[in-house]
Amino acid sequence: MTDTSNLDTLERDVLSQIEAAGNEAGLDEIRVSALGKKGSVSLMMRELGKMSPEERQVMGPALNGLKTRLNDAITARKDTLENAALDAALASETVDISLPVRPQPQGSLHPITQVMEELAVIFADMGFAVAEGPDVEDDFHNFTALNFPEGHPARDTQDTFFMQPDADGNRKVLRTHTSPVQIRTMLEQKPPIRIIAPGRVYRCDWDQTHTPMFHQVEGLVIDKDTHMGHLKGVLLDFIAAFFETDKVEAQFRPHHFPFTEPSAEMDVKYERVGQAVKVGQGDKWMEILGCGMVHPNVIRNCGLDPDEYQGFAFGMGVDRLAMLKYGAPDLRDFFNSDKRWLAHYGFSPLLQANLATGLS
Ligand code: 2NL
Repeated sequence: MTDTSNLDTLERDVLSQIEAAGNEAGLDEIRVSALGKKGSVSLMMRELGKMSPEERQVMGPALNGLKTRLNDAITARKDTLENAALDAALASETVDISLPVRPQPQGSLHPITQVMEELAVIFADMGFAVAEGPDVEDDFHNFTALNFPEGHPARDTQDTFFMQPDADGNRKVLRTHTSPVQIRTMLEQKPPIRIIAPGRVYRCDWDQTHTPMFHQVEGLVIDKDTHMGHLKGVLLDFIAAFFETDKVEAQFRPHHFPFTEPSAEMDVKYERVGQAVKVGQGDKWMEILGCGMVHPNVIRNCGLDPDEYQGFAFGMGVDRLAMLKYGAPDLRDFFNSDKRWLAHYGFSPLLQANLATGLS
């Protein structure tokens, strides 16, 4: 039997199956059914042993050729299928870079966050770094170092939140101002020092204008020749930048703080426009901050010689600044997490406060 015509039929049949295979699994089934151990071609090769030498001489090369061509066809089809799968994946997994960005960011910056960032930008421009410290403080950093005498009303449990006493009977406090941050800075760094300390502070108070947690920013400059002229210049420049006006009118009224001497409160001329205020116009005085020259006892308590170093400090309420500038009427709304209020009074997280294009 040297007729190879049924081989031709088998080849055409298997080749057309290979061409029709739609995926790699189907293609493999075809390979197994033709070239696998019990495949049609393999079975025919097994017959070679029973043939006469003449027959074998014809059928052997014919079967080998068939096997090679089928293998080649399978490999080629496999390539085609793989490329098609890759093309499909590339087409379906592309990112459309021409899609517009989402029109509205999902969240907004709280007015207090916005004001804190504005403060950092304004004072950075005058060479101040931002300093931070712990909310839970010890008596030394919050009171003693700041020249609060024993029995001063601010140490009273009426105003101060005390923690449970430790084994030695020492009670830590929730800081009542950010001054302990400046104490820590003076203890750790050598002058010249120029910092602002913004952050949360705590006092036992709750009404229309007071919340038990609120925000303060304090500033401190310590050097050899720093005087009240520097204090006045820095604060006037700050008010002008923060309220975005160049017509600041201010007065300094004598005051008393344990940690400064002399001490003063700064008032600015203003006019109410709706709920917000316009500073730099109008004829009413508004108290805006407290300030003074750092008390020699405070300098000494921080390990510095008050005959060599002196400087000024100031402090103000951030929440009140936010209310004044952005016109929110009730302080308690600041901490209610009402999404409608946040959407109305919030700021875009994408627009960073900066002096070049405007603070807000
Ligand atoms: C106010 C007044 C003030 C300070 C804070 C301060 C800090 C150190 C030394 C001296 Cl380490 N002073 N801070 C000075 C004057 C006033 O705050 O009305 N705050 C809301």
